[in-house]
Amino acid sequence: MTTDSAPRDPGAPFARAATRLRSALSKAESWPGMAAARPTLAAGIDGIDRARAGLSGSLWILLLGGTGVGKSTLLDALAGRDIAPASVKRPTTLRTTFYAHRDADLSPLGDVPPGAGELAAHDIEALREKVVIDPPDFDSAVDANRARLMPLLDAADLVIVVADGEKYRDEALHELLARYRGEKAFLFVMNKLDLGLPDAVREDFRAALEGAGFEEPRMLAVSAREAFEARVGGRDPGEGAGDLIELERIIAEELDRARIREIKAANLSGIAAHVVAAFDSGVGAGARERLSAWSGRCREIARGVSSRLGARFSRAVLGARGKPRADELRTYLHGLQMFSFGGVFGVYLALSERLRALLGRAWSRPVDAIEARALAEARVRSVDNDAVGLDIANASAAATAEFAASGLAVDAARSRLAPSRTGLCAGGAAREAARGASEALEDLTASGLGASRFNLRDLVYNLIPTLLLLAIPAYAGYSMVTHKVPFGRPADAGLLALALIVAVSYLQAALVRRAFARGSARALLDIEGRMSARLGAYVERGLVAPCDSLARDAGAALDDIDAARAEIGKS
Ligand SMILES: Nc1nc2c(ncn2[C@@H]2O[C@H](COP(=O)(O)OP(=O)(O)OP(=O)(O)O)[C@@H](O)[C@H]2O)c(=O)[nH]1
Ligand SMILES: [Mg+2]
Repeated sequence: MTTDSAPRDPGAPFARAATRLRSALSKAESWPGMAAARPTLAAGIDGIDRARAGLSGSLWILLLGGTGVGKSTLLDALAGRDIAPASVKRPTTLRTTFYAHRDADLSPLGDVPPGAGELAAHDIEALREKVVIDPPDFDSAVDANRARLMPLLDAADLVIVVADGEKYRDEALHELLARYRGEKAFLFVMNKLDLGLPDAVREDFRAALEGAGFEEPRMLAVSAREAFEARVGGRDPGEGAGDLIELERIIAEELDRARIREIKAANLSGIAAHVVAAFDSGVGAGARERLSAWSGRCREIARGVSSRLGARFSRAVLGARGKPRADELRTYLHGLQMFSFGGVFGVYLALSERLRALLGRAWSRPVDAIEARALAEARVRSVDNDAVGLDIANASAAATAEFAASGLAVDAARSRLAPSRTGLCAGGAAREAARGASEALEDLTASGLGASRFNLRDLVYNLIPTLLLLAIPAYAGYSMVTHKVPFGRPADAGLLALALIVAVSYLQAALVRRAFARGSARALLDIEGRMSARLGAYVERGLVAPCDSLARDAGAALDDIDAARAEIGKS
């Protein structure tokens, strides 16, 4: 059994983080800040990949400073020969010098090929894994210099900031320090010690650095010129060269393989954190909250437009709320109930209803089930298409405007929520309303508005009329036995019984009609409810679902950013 486990690749979490960030960038359309910063963010991710690939490579040491502070002179002093042109002319360095071991692999510099500068090769074993770079300045009148410098600065692991007694507080320098602090290791060298470096100046520099967030900055003071002159004269740099020997010791000994790895790993974490922070600022503060608030607003907007559409169609089909139309539909619903009764009372109701219709007392012409449905559908078609179209367009515009108000990209919402894209339209809404009304009528017809053929209600209403009806033959029989005729004078009693049947039924019918009026009103509400439900589902599909999918995609970008953050946290 082996206890060995595969060596952990320190770059792996960063590779995964880069993948997630690329995926986030591909979903940037809803986040205006991210879309705008796309090139910078993409370059940032490339930077993570580059730094990750360079984890086991050479240490890139960059001399950073304004023009004339003595960067090239310092490199010449370290090399002990004249490899980087240094002069009183400002600026002097236009081409970068790479001071590197002859076996060094310079390819990780990627888009900064050594062709952009000179390679000064050496075979000093202690410097095998270190490349010292003397780049152009960042503050001279030659703008191209800064452009040449920046990719080198991006690639650098250790930045040796070179300053002199006059140039150490410049804004341009401190901007760069603020930008790269946390992403690189830093060492600060004050040059031109031979010209005198008052303690006050050193302390002022230290204070400026501490103010910029560098805790206990490591500072050295040298005279590059003295050191260079000593070296080319075959002497060791003496006291006049200041901390030059210490600087050489740091570069040659202190920066051993372990320390290089440590610096590179810390820098990689810093770079990745910086890129994630750039993504965060691309989506802005409270992104998830804004997104979910927007989703909530979409639902409100959808509810609003559903109820507007429901009101429009139900007004057309059923009349204004509270005072439904006394019309064929209502007559139909009333009739459904009227003809649902059985027994003697049912016969009375049917007859009286026909009579009322004949006498013109019914509300309107009776219609059958097919006609009733056709009527409802025709009324749906009478609704103004333009008004419905406007309701829909307004709702989609409102959802789009809310998206923008939540700090999201209006174009993304516009293209994903446009009715032409989601399929919401006046014709579709009318189809749903008509389907709802006709389904409701179908169900109401099938159920006879809830009245089954035989029930307690039938029994109660038929009780007295049936007893009275039975009383007539009973009395006729009795009369036959006693008077030998079925009725004779007592026929009056039979007539009385019939009259009673009619009277009782008449009273009962009045009660029943009132109950049926309520039943019809409920049935109208059923129709309205069914239309609203269908319209609601239609708007749900056509507005809420696209809003949700937009929010999901925008949220997926946030998930990717969070996942990248977690990966970096694991490293
Ligand atoms: N007195 C003094 N002069 C120095 C020292 N180091 C450099 N110089 C002088 O300062 C001037 C500029 O030096 P460079 O090394 O060219 O400066 P640089 O930072 O490379 O300048 P650019 O290439 O223009 O960015 C030259 O005249 C150097 O001789 C030093 O330690 N003491
Ligand atoms: Mg120079």
